Amino acid sequence: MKAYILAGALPALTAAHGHVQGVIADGKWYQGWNAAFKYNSPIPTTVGWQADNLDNGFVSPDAFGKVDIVCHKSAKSNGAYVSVKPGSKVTFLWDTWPVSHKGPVIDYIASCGASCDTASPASLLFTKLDQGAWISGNDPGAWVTDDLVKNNVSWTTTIPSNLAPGNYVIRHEIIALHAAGQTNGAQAYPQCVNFKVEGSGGVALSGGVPATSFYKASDPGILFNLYTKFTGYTIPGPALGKFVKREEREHMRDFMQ
Ligand SMILES: *[C@@H]1O[C@H](CO)[C@@H](O)[C@H](O)[C@H]1NC(C)=O
Ligand SMILES: [Cu+2]
Repeated sequence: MKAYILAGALPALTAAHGHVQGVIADGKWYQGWNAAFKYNSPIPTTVGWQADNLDNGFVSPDAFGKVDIVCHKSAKSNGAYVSVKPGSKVTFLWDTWPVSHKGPVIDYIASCGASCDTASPASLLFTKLDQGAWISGNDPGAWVTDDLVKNNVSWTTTIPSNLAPGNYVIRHEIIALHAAGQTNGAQAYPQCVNFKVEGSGGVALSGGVPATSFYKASDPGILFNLYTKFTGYTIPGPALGKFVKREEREHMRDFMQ
């Protein structure tokens, strides 16, 4: 009976798609956002931003210029953060991911300023932290999403070793391309997660851009047919950030003078 009521309360929760159920950093597990938490009172705090995303759904290219692309639909920070140090390894654990949904996996990072809980998604300025996409073959070929599925449905990134301490949000994203051969067919699945970077010194982020400027529906990596004999793939979005080590920057400056 209980199971029936739960299923009835969540009619659109699709099992086939996934969500970031948790984050592991420095060996510690943190609770991610889960659409079912919308029905809890009070809603538990999570390191993952909450969103109106009851179907574990996606953001379409026709909304890539709108605020929903930042941290998903009607997203807001949800009260908790992951504690890390510069150089910490961070693993995003999805609960499941369909192998058919091949495409790029991209992480971006933005400073929240005083607090991520009061940051508005539209004002976050993101720098691309890491990315992966096509590996080999075609029609449809091997993609990093295949590795993500094999690797405990997870993706690991590293906090830049020279990052200044502070409050940050990492926007972790899969873009599924199985329907991207048609206009408006790509599917972006962003999940924002809050971090507090400890330490001292380091370099502040600069040159970030709002997520609403990342992608256009006509970008070669967004309007892309997986089911052809392609020989390459252009990962969409801005160039990777240059997380140059502080010593290297100082050395470069000495060299330039
Ligand atoms: C694999 O995923 C499960 C579920 O998310 C998680 O509890 C576990 O810690 C993960 N294992 C590793 C080695 O990360
Ligand atoms: Cu799907």
